[in-house]
Amino acid sequence: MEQQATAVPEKKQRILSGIQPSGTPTLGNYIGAMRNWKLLSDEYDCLYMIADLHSITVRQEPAKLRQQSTQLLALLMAIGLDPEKNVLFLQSHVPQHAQLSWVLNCYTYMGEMSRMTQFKDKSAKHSDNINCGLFTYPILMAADILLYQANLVPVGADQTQHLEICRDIATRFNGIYGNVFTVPEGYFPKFGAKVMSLQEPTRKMSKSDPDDCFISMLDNADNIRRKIKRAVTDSDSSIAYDPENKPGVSNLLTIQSALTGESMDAIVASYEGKGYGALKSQLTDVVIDTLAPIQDKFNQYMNDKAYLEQVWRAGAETASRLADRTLSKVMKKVGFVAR
Ligand code: AQP
Repeated sequence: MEQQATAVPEKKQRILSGIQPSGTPTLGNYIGAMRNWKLLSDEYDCLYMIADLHSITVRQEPAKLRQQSTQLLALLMAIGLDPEKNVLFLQSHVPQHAQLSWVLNCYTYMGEMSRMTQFKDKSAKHSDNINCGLFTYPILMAADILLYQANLVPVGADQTQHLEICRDIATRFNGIYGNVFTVPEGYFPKFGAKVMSLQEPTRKMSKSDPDDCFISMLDNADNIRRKIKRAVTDSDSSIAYDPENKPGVSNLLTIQSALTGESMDAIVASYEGKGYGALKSQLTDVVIDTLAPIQDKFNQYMNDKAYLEQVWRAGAETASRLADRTLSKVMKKVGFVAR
């Protein structure tokens, strides 16, 4: 399989999105982000980034980080993202992200960063490692977006604050130097859903949580069955969608609705007179049927390391070319001497 540098069509609106290789993607990452990327790729000019620079704000094991990054690239292709149509790349392969991030650091205020709720959440979760990267993470994210002059950024509810700060930084910079950056808008996917932890259904499902809290996109059928069987429900036995009072059951119903495309009402009606066992067993089949073909393709890509390398090299080349245009402009505007 031969992979050339990806050609980026000029006219379509541009979208940038990313995912951290901080673990194996979960069903939450798939439902909330990745599967929408596939739908967007027909309509938009899309860049999808493996956000490895972001992932080291939390301590990572080097060998695992490398493996997870490669797996993530294979998974992106396995869900149907064609590297000829989309720019798939690793963030650390494009040094312009770190360069622009430094410049933007100098146009962002401490007070703005201090208000970021994700910093508060993550520093509470990783209290032994409250590093500066965790604090300035939104500035790197702004650099990611602004480098590519992205028009749209798909965002979940948890990321709206970061998009806002990105818009503020871009507007501030443009106010000083003229129109350097496209000010991006949020893109709210039609089929978005927030998937919650199987063990603590009031918290979102996260790939870095303990294993029984999430279903990974690479879990085998036995693991999927076991995890869904053990998923927290409640002592009541009626199947109803009520996230406040029945968060566990509602989460299972949400997953089923997101994966089958059936309405919540139809799904709830199909369980009338049935118990949680029926819901869990039906959902297990749905999840296995969804993930099995993706896993088959994933294994094919993982068995072709040369092709994976070609894809990430071509992606880095295209991304670098686009990033350079913006970075050169920024350097000139700020007053750095051209080399
Ligand atoms: N549970 C979720 N439900 C819906 N969407 C989700 N996303 C993450 N979890 C859920 C969406 O996935 C995209 C990529 O996320 P990320 O890996 O860049 O960062 P994250 O949101 O911090 O994801 P995790 O799984 O929770 O990672 P860790 O454990 O490393 O912090 C984003 O668009 C996100 O909204």
